[in-house]
This record gives sequence, structure tokens and C-alpha cells, in this order.
Amino acid sequence: MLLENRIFAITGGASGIGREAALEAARHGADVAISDIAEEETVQPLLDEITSLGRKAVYLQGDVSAAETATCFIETIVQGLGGLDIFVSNAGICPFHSFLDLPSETLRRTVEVNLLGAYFMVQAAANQMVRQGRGGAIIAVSSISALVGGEFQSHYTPTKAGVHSLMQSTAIALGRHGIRCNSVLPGTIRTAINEQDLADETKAEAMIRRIPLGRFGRPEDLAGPIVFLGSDLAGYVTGASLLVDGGCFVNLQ
Ligand code: RM4
Repeated sequence: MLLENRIFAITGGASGIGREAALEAARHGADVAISDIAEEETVQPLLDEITSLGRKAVYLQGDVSAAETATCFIETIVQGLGGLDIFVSNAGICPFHSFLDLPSETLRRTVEVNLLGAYFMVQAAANQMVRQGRGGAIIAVSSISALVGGEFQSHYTPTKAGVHSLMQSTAIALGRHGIRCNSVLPGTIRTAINEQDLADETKAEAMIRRIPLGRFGRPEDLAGPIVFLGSDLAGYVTGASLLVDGGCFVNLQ
């Protein structure tokens, strides 16, 4: 029970990594707030699963690229759960596309969701934690792609590098408030974000061969690292980043 009676909030929590992190936080005793662009009715089974674990659950449908969504999410969290202890900025997109002919609107949307959305949400969460005066933990879901490139991800990898860097800067700005900021860097985790991309069996087999643990990650593989970074077990960890990639990044030969 690493998060007993804590209040845990996550964006992009309706599916994939966000969904599994939300459930694991509830298993560890937290009340949970979720935001996502999905219709609430599609998220209701997840909310029901969290309440079946004896924890409270609240939901806000919204687009993180709009600054006002962050304000609304914090209001939803405080009104529904009474405060905020752990905030996870997870929402993100990766519309794979070649570089030379990348449409400007695809670039803009990816930056607005992945980087601006993270910034708005982290800033709003931090201000709530500062108002509360009891510290807190902020975790951003960056990526192995903060550290390496992707031919069809030229619009995406800079946003993940930006999220990684954002946690380093906010760790400095918020340390005096007892707020820790860290990032997790997932490797290739099978979710809806890459379902179409990994349908290419030749690509998928080549990528798996580079992973020492011999498999793609599963969303639940991120749940433990996120709970750890949000818990008191990570009480002296801030400005750090945790690769969760099956060893892929370090595997040159
Ligand atoms: C990750 C990494 C994975 C890709 C996802 C969409 O950062 O690049 O390989 O499948 O993004």
C-alpha cells in the first residue's frame, strides 16, 4: 500500500499506460482522478473497477492541448477528491509520418498535445500542490524517444525530449516546495498508439531483436515505476528519469 489515502491524478488515463497506472495507484490505496479525450461512458468500467477497490474515482473529459482543460481538471480533482498529492502527465499522441512531407498541422497537433498539454497540466498541478503546502510528486511519461530518434517520429521525439527536460527544470523550481518531478521513459510498449505501426511484422521482429528482455513492453510494466516515483520510497528522487524499456536503449551490440 505505497499510496495509502493519497490523491493520484493522471491524464490520458482512459487506456494504455494511463489506465494501468490508475488501477495500480488504486490498488496501492489512492483515490484516483482521470482525464482523457474519451467519452465518459467509455471510461465508466474503469471508474467502476477503481471504486470496487474501495477507492474514489472522478473523471474529466477534455483535450490537454487547451490550457483551460488543466484548470478544469484541477477543479475536478479538488472538488471530487479534496486535494492532490501525485500528478502524472501521460497524455500523448504519435501519428507516425515521414519527415520531408510532414504536414504542418500534424506537427502542430503533436506539439500541442504532447508538450504544451504536458506543460499546462504540470503547471496547474504544481500550483495546486503549492497552495496545499504539503509537497507532492509529479511524474511525466516521456519516452526512450527523448534520447533516440525515429525516422517517422521527427515531430514526436522532440516533444518527448521536451517533456523529459521539463521535469528537470520543474524539479529545480519546485524543490523548495517539497514537490518532486521525475519522468519515466517507456520503450516500445504495445498500446493503441503503435498498433498500426507494429502491424508491420518485419519492423516488429527487428525491434524485438534489439530488446534484451526479448519482448515489447506492456502498459502494466509502467504501473510499478510510476507508483514508485509517486511514493515515499522515492522521497529523495527528483529531476531523475527512469528508462522502462527492456534494456533496448543500451543495446548497441
Ligand atoms: C515510443 C517509442 C516506440 C513507439 C511509441 C509510439 O516513444 O518510439 O517505439 O512505438 O513511441
